[in-house]
Amino acid sequence: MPAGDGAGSAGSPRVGIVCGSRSDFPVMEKAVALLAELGVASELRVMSAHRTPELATRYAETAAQRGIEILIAGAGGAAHLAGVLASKTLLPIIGVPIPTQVAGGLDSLLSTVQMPRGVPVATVAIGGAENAALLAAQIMALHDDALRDRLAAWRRRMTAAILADESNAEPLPG
Ligand code: RP5
Repeated sequence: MPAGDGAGSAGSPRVGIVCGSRSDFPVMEKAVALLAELGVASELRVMSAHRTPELATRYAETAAQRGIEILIAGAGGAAHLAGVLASKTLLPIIGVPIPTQVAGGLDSLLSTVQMPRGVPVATVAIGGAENAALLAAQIMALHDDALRDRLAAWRRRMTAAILADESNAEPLPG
């Protein structure tokens, strides 16, 4: 990924990142890292729609008053975490379907994305924690000009890194 621009991510968390299990950390820590690169403070918590439903609902109910602006929820299998959080808050929720052994994450994808009308979850690709972080940052950038500038710089660095790849050294005709 492109290197950051040195923006700090200290301070109160603006994004709550929630996993159904510690086994989801290898995927979801990518969202933490990318938000830090963009200078956005986040917190990473473990809670489950099925194993700790009271904790999950209480977290969603109190997130806004704690200054959280957006929630990112990653879960695998019968992945109801993002939907349960969405039922308890008006904060935007981004769902990350975690890859699984049995169905490659298609189980997680369908159980995250197929929300009933009235309770949306914006679902990214299977394992798409970095896109979840970028989408969260883009939403926050609607009212944060400095963050919008950092996002624009991040995208420029991504493009430049691809153009600088030696496999693109051969000029195209015209
Ligand atoms: C889900 O069950 C979690 O999000 C995880 O992806 C999956 C398996 O959890 P563990 O059995 O590894 O704790 O709730």
